[in-house]
Amino acid sequence: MKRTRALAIPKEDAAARRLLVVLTLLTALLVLFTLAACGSGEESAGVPNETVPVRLAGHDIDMPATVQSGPTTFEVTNQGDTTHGFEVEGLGFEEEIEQIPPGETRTLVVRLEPGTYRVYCPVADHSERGMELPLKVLPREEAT
Ligand SMILES: [Cu+2]
Repeated sequence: MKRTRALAIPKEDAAARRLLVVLTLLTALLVLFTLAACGSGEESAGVPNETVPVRLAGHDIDMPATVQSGPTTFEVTNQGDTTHGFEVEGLGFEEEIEQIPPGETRTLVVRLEPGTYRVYCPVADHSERGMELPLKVLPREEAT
């Protein structure tokens, strides 16, 4: 009988133990949430900057018709023999490289929201002569 008594857990101890288990679980959950929050934070901060090559030649703009949203670097090379430029416009957004001398490359770093933009050469009447095209910005796929 003495033995059983020694093994029996007093009621208060059991309650304290239950509380400890609950606290431990809560702490574990908190840690998990914190880790998840940090993880997603790192993800958005670590979104790779997409480099989009653009070639200007004659009166053409040669570039992909779609890009992903987020940080984007347009690497614009003027392969023509006159000065050109590069402008992205739309959704209240407007950024440009005013002039790119023949044979030179300039970069334009932007952060684009999904939507349709207009890309054109801002030099003289070049856009009317064909240096203009629509650019579709698609929502960046969520990392899995
Ligand atoms: Cu031009």
